[in-house]
This record gives sequence, C-alpha cells and structure tokens, in this order.
Amino acid sequence: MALEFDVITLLPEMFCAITKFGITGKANRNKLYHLHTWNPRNYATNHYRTVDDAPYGGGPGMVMMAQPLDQAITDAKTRQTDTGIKQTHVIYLSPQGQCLDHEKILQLSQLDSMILLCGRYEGIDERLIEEQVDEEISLGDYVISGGELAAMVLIDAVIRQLPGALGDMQSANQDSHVAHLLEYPHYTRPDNYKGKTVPEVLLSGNHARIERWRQQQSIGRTWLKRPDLLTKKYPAGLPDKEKELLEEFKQLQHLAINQQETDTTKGIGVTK
Ligand code: 4GY
Repeated sequence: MALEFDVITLLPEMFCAITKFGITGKANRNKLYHLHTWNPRNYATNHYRTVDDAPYGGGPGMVMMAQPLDQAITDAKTRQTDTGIKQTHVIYLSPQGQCLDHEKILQLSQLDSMILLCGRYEGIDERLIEEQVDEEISLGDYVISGGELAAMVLIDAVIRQLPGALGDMQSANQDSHVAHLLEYPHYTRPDNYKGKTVPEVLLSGNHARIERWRQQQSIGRTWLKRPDLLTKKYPAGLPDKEKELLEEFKQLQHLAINQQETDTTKGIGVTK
C-alpha cells in the first residue's frame, strides 16, 4: 500500500515542487506515495476567511488560529482512517523539534501515513499544538519562513527510502554501512578538465580496486570533514578494515600535500 502524506498548509501549490519534478515526481506518478493537501483557509468561518489573528499579550506579527487548523487536521485524519490506516501521526515542522537525521528518516519511512502541519507567520496557537501534534521535528537550528519547505525536505528524504523510488541506483547508497558516511568523489568525462585529471584507479577497470578506493574516500572524507559522524557510527572506534583504509588515506593525503608543495616551488601549475 502507498505511503499517505496529508499536509496542512496555507500554500498547497508549493508542493508541486516535489509531486511534479524529479525522483519524487516519478515516485508520485508510479503511485509509491499519495500526497493530499488541506488548506486551513477552507475551514475559516468569517466573511474574509481569516486564519490568523494578533497575538495575546501583544507583539509583532500574527498567529495561526487553532480552529481552522483543528478542522483541517480532523478531516485529514478522517480521510486516512477511511483509507484503512490504523494509526495517524501528526508532525509539526518547527525549530523547536528534534533535529531530522538519517535514523529519523528510516523510522518515518516505516509508517503507513503521516500528517504534516506547516506553520506560517509567527507560529501556531499553542493549544492546537498541545491537542493535535504527536511530534515536533526540526530541519536545523535556523528559522525559515514557513513549514512547507521543511515538510518537503522530510517527504523527499522519506520517499527515497521507499522500495522502487530510486530504481537501479537503490542498492549501493541504501546500504546502512554507506549511509552514515559521506559520499566518495564523483567524476565524469572528460578525463582531463582544465589540466585536472581523474584518479587513475577509476580508469583502471578493476572493480575490486575501485570499490576499495571509494570506500577509502568515504571514510577519509568523513574523517576530514565530519569526524562527528565517524564517532556516531563507530562509538567504540573503527573496525580493523576501516582503520587500515583510513591510515592509508592519511598517508596518501600527506603525499598529495608534499607533492603540491613541490609543484609550487618548481612553478608547476602556478599561474601568475
Ligand atoms: N527550522 N525546521 C523549521 C522552521 C518555520 C513560523 C513555525 C525548521 O522545521 N521547520 O523554521 N519553520 C516556522 C515558521 C511557524 C515554523
């Protein structure tokens, strides 16, 4: 059964960005997931269809009113239940939530459905959050103008985990082993671009050597750029195989730096 996303948003058109384009567009056409939007504007009761009001206590900006959101969420829940979904899960995208990471994406990709609540303005009436929200999730420690982009990031990352969404690219990167490390560097033609060549191993046709080099680059770059990820993946230290690859990477790094110094003093590759 397809994964069901129900999104509560004042700007439903924004979601075309994922439903119409790229990997997520194709997954949508292949019915790997369904995305329904619910506009709180359609649940507003007054003549002007107001969904926001001034904050109690004063201060700048406007606050999203509880009632239109409450009814939109209730209708979304009813739709999901009618689709045969046993449990609903309402997620509010906000900087106050737990930060989204790979583990969280894997966990969410196991659900049958979710309801994503997108805030605008200064935020949402706290009573609605207390009543209806099961979980708050954040993209990171910064503020964006609304929850829509955050919801789309979450949906995109979850869809990539669905069987069939990535086609033949699926296997390698989905390997849990690889998923916690940074990607190895990629190259395509030409083999010489502005004097910069492609690593010889990639042209060798030796798949075992290529595989080993890529794994080494993944570990090495993670050590260089995101050592925190290595500690998270291997709290007790690197296994023997990985340790060997990393030590060799460090030595190759030194050689490369020394070679660069030699080139510079000899005026190789120096343009004045
Ligand atoms: N950071 N992670 C984020 C965000 C916008 C006003 C409350 C974030 O997820 N969402 O900055 N959201 C605000 C906009 C209402 C959410």
